[in-house]
Amino acid sequence: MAAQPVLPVLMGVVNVTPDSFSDGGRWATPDTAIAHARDLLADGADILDIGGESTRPGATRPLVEEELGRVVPVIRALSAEGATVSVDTMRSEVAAAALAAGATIVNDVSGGLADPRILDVVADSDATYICMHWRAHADRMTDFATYDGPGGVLAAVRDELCARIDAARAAGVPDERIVLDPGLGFAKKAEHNWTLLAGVPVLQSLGFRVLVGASRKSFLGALLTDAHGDPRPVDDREDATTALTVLLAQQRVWGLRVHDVRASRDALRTLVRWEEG
Ligand code: PMM
Repeated sequence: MAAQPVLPVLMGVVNVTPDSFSDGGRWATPDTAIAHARDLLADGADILDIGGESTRPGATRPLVEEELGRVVPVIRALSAEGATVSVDTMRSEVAAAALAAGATIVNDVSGGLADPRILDVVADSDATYICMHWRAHADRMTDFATYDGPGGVLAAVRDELCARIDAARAAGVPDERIVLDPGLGFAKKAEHNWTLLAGVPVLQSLGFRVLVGASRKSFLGALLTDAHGDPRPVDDREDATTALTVLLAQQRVWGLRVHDVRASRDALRTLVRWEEG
């Protein structure tokens, strides 16, 4: 029989926010967020990613106290139940409070650019650090979606991630704890996202684990236009998301950040059976 494939971990998204693009407001209180997270675990999530700041294009930032109030109770409750929890934050204060509440992964969509002290918080812990490619906060990021240098978007994302790796190393974060993420949709146009997906092996060749967050993003809406050319609404992009789960699993990425864990888990189970022959 063929060897068991190395499956990506599935990170289930729990946005404790009123305004995220994909699910804004649905899990905005601790109780609804915790209940949703338990459903994601039952659906087969390996990690729960708890976030209290929307990063949709144009979003304004919450106060740090608001962000803490959104995520810490949820992280504390889920960690106490034995779940593996990551905190989706760019702020060192929130990362520190989340780790104290039981999180073991810091998912920093700014790769340490928004608040460099977050790297010190990670270095002083045992946490895994997800280092995403990022250029600017949500209110300005579309102004930065330009990649005119040699090698285009793939070379730029690779080189800018390498600079963030250097910063994480300088703060004392060991390579084994770093995961890279191309940051689909963050200062990226649709064509950039497709180039980055095709270029995942280039990022993997840097020697780090790679996580991808494609779930429900607008480049899928732009792909699935209707007869009038209108993009597919956000909550109807699940089949395309699941297709990417299979394709990226075949690329042996380390992790996938998804909203509908059940669909991706079913797809991975099917892939396992397929690869067994
Ligand atoms: N995308 C979003 C939020 N957090 N974290 C990582 N590591 N990678 C991503 O691609 C990513 C992220 C935005 O999507 P959402 O509003 O559905 O959470």
